[in-house]
Amino acid sequence: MKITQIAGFLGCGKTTLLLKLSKQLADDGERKVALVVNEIGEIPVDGKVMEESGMQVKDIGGGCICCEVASTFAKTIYRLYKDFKPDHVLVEPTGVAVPHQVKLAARMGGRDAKISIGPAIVLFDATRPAELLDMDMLGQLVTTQIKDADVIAISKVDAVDDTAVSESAEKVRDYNAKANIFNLSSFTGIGLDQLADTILAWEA
Ligand SMILES: Nc1nc2c(ncn2[C@@H]2O[C@H](COP(=O)(O)OP(=O)(O)O)[C@@H](O)[C@H]2O)c(=O)[nH]1
Ligand SMILES: [Mg+2]
Repeated sequence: MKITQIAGFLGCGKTTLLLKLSKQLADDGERKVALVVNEIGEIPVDGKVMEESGMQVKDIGGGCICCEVASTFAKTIYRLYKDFKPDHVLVEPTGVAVPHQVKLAARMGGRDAKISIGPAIVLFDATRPAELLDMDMLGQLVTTQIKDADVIAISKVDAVDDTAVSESAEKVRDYNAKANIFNLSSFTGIGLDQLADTILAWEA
């Protein structure tokens, strides 16, 4: 059971990607996928609709899975393993979560379960780079997330021109020299195959 998080600030496209990617990972019928969503006043995933398509959806509220409710998250991971045995768990942390802490909490849920930790995929919204990196506002949080990323997806590339996409990529590269950087549009499908392939191939 591989646990992969899709992180990034509120509104950068996590839920939209989660739904696309889960279908992509499950679609060939060979893999079971479960979703864990941590919502604090964010737009909810329609769990009922997803479950009708055969996916398990767990919604954790009451705090952030990387801190206040890390133990609830760990228990949820463990129960998913015991009861549902998915091949992949996709996790959407809150917009303020710190990726390496989410990984630590997921490992706690491993215990005797056979889990592996997939890449921390962090979305960076190409439509508002200046706002996200403004150090007086969100900057510290967003750069912490970028530094922690294994994979950075420059999201919503359908909504901006190529120059803006490259500028966002250059900006995030300043904070993380190692991560793979992909262009992503969950609307047009750009980057979805690359992300799915990266998750499947990932060895922590
Ligand atoms: N143009 C564009 N908009 C997107 C894309 N993905 C998400 N959005 C929009 O961005 C907003 C926030 O998306 P959501 O998935 O809820 O973001 P989250 O808060 O990170 O989970 C919504 O209005 C989405 O329709 C994309 O690939 N392109
Ligand atoms: Mg969301």
